[in-house]
Amino acid sequence: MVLRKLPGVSASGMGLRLSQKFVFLLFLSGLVTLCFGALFFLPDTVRLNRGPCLAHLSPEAPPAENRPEMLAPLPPGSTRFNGLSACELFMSYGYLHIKRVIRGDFTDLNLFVLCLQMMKFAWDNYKRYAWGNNELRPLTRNGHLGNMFGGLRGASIVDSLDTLYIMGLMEEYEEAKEWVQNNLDLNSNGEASLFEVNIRYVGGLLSAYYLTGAEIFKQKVMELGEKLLPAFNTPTGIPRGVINLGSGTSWSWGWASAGSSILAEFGTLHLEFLHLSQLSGNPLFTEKVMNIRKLLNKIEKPHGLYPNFLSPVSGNWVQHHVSIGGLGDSFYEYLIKSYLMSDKTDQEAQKMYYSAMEAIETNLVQKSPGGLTYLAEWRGGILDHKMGHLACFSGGMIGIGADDGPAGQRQHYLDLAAEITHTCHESYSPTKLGPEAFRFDAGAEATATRLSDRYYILRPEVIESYMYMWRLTHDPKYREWGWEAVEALEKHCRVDAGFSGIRDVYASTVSHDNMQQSFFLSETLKYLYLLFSDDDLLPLEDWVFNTEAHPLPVIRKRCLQEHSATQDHGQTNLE
Ligand code: DMJ
Repeated sequence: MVLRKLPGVSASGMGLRLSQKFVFLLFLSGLVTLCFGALFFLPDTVRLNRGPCLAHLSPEAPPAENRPEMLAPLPPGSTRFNGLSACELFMSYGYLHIKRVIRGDFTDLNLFVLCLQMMKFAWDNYKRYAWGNNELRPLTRNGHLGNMFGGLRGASIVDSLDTLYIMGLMEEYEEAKEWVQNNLDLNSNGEASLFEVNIRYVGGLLSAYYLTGAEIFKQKVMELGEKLLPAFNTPTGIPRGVINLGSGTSWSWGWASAGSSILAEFGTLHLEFLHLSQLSGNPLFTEKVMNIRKLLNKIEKPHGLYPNFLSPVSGNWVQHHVSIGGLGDSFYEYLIKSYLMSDKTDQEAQKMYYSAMEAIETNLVQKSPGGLTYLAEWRGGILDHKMGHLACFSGGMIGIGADDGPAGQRQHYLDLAAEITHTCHESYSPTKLGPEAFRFDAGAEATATRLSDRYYILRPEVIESYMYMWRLTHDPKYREWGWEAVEALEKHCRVDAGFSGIRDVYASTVSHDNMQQSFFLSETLKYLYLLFSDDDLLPLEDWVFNTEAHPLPVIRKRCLQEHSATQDHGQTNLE
């Protein structure tokens, strides 16, 4: 569907005009009177913006059937907003947001609503055609299971729980929760990617638990966490990439050189495993990831860089290929986020992150002839002037790390973050969607020169950086760029039964790949929604997003003190 121009959106796509705001607020004040009593039934949005002490934030939102009857749709002909009556908005998109609107602290309701509509459309089609499968195939209108999750099902459901909840899509959230309760069977026996199961299932269930307090998520995530532990049974404790969830046998990817483990895989467990220990009181999860940390900290690094392949047997690097994109990316992300999630107490992570950044700046950061800053890849000292879409998360990462580096570096990091985000935005021409990889050689400036690099699979990384940069700078260009992406997704990726990736971002006639990835629901749409939300919805001081955009609460120092005090008495108050 081509995006129609929304009423109240100015030429740049941003903001409501004063008169429209006035009329809309008048209308809303009527609604306030009408629904006044209803407000007492609403869940406290503060749960999403208060600094949680390992967040059991509040009881779950009231189920749909308990919502006040006065919220029935208005009769035909009444005032509608974006094609929806205010009561439909209220009913469909949740009290969470209408409450924010009534308080008058929304930023741009049109953009909110559009992101909600996109999520609802993606969800409804998944539910209709692929329920219980891992992803939706929107062209053929069926489900896809794939072989990444070892026989686990419902990846799109688990990946969507927190997005639905945050967006206030409560009926959909309830359906998802019910599926987890009744159908998420963890007794599967297939070959799973440790990394993918961790970031999507463990991350998704942890977030859902922290946001809602529903015990079922905690129960499931603890059960799943236990099943991942045998992957660490290697001579070094560095886990292998693939694990059979039934037998616990693990092995390395066939494509990984000489049986090695991948930096971005074994380096992207820390946040989730720390929370598994916090929730269970079992230190084993933390010990496993601290052991990885110890080895990485100790091992000699070429030019201070971390190569992508490491032997789980010898603990030595296997190849000197370094990348901030695929194979390396989220290792760096988890260093800075481990520090932030520890309430800035994990100084080892802090030190490792800033030393890695120094090496990256010395060896990988490049400026193109056209003035674009980019992160090249490094192969034993030789630069490959290519940047992957995956590497575009680094604008946001460098931005959130700007405050805590060496003295006097804050502005430098913010500038670098903005430059990289700008480069990634440049790669989004001309469809306003970006290729899988783009190059800066032979005259290329942030363009894919190979046909095989031209696809876009609904990835989030560029939008993720817009969201962080918006929160950090409030420069309106990030919202404008986000709006461009929304329009492009609607124009090129929306099909009749969901959203699909496309095969060539430069082609004038799009060819769809028939896959609605689960990360589109967990990451791309969530980051867009947060980009157009106020900063107090999941504030960055209180929440850290895992690499699949599942928010995890900062573990406050005082929580740890309380925790150890109660542990001394043989119990935990963190449950
Ligand atoms: C996501 O599953 C995660 O962000 C991961 O870290 C790498 N990329 C995909 C989405 O592009």
